[in-house]
Order: sequence, then C-alpha cells, then structure tokens
Amino acid sequence: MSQGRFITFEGGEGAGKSTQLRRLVARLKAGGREVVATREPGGSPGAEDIRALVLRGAADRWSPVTETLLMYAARRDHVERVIRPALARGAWVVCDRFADSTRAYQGAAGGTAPELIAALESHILEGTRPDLTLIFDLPVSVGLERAHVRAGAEMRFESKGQAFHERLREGFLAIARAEPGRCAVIDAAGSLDEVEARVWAAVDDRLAVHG
Ligand code: Z5A
Repeated sequence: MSQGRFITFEGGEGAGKSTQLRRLVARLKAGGREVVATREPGGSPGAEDIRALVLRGAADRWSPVTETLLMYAARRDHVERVIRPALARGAWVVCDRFADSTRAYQGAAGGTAPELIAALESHILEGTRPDLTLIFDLPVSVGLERAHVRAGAEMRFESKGQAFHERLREGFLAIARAEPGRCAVIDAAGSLDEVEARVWAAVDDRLAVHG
C-alpha cells in the first residue's frame, strides 16, 4: 500500500487557507489519490461539538489555557478517528489548521506556557506530525479585512484585537524558522491563481506530486 501524506495549512485570519485547500485537494484528487480534506478545531463529530463551544461567544469566554485543553481534546478525537485511519490506508490528509495553530494562537499570541503545549503535543499526538505545513503569511490588516467579509457566528478570535494578531503572525513565522524542513511560508498576497501556484510549487518541491 502507498504511504499516506499529511499536509497542514496554517496562518492568521483570512489568509486564504480554506480557499487554497479546496484547490489543492482538487488537484491532488485529479492525480488519482485518495484525499481526505478536514479541518481543526473539528473534523470528527465529537471535535465539531467542541468547535462550536470554543469559537463562539465573547473573546474572553475561555482563558488561553482552557482553550489549549479544548483544542487538544478535539484534536485527540480527530487524530484517533479520522487522521490516523486515513494515513494508515494510504490516503493523503489535508487539514485546515492543526497543532501549530495552538502554538501560535494559545501560545505565542495567548501566553500559554510553551512547555504545556509541547507536553500535550507529545502525549496526545504520539508522533502524528505533518509531513508538510504551509504557513500562509499576510499583513494583519489585509487578513482581518478578508475575514470580516466572510463574517459569521464563529468570530471569537477575530475580535481579539490588532496586537494579538501581530503576535500571532510572528508566532507562525517563528515556527517556520524553527522547523524549515517541515514548514514552507506561502506569501498569501496576490490573486487566487498566484497563491495557488505558490502552494503547488511548495507541495511539489517537498512531496514531488507533479501533474
Ligand atoms: N484555533 C486556535 O485558536 N487554536 C487551534 O489549535 C486551532 C484553531 C486549530 C477557527 O479557524 C479558529 O480557531 C481560528 C483559529 C482558532 N481563528 N479564527 N477565527 P477557521 O479555520 O475556521 O478560521 P480561519 O482560519 O480564521 O478562517 P478564515 O478567516 O476563513 O481564513 P482562511 O481560511 O485563511 O481564508 P478563506 O476563507 O479562504 O478566505 C477568507 C476570505 O478572503 C474569503 O472571502 C475569500 O474569498 C477571500 N480570499 C481568499 N484568498 C484571497 C486572495 N488571494 N485575494 C483576495 N481575497 C481572497
């Protein structure tokens, strides 16, 4: 059986991840692969229930540490029930946000101790790690503008303020600098087609997908 691959999309609000994830999934499927498109928080029925808790309500509804625990409760269920089984049967898993979002949102921007997050990663994920993480980078003001255009009920994080979002951007870039073998930074400015070409070039460069 061919080996599954695990790709994650990361970055701040409105960077275009969801739009580009759909495009990448279509191209990978056109190449004849089984592709599982999923997201966090969520991706399994139980994790989607936790998503509804964590993304709605006032910005201070949960503290960053409580958010961290909720994200990891959701992630464990998602990994056990969706991600690991898909990888085990040779599928490609493409996930909209994963563990780096906890490091950046709850850690770098929210102030949760990195030691706690590292311990959860180790004990909860037990080695399930992305083969490739695409970090979408965009000036904060542009991302928030785009996110407000698609505004809905899940706006807790958008409402956390400019300084939070600046720390968030730097947090993601710091992850990319620390793990260059796993992470590729995608310049998320420009047209949909321009960003898609950057995504495809990064995926082909790291995972050799070709046509
Ligand atoms: N969160 C967390 O705190 N800790 C964790 O561990 C995890 C998550 C896993 C839910 O994520 C929230 O959970 C998230 C972090 C937190 N914060 N919030 N909110 P989400 O994935 O549901 O929300 P999001 O990542 O912020 O989604 P988003 O705002 O929709 O951003 P996006 O997926 O990067 O962008 P998009 O939906 O593809 O595009 C947004 C809009 O911009 C849309 O109208 C597009 O048509 C438009 N767009 C996209 N690309 C372009 C270009 N190139 N030009 C112009 N306009 C564009």
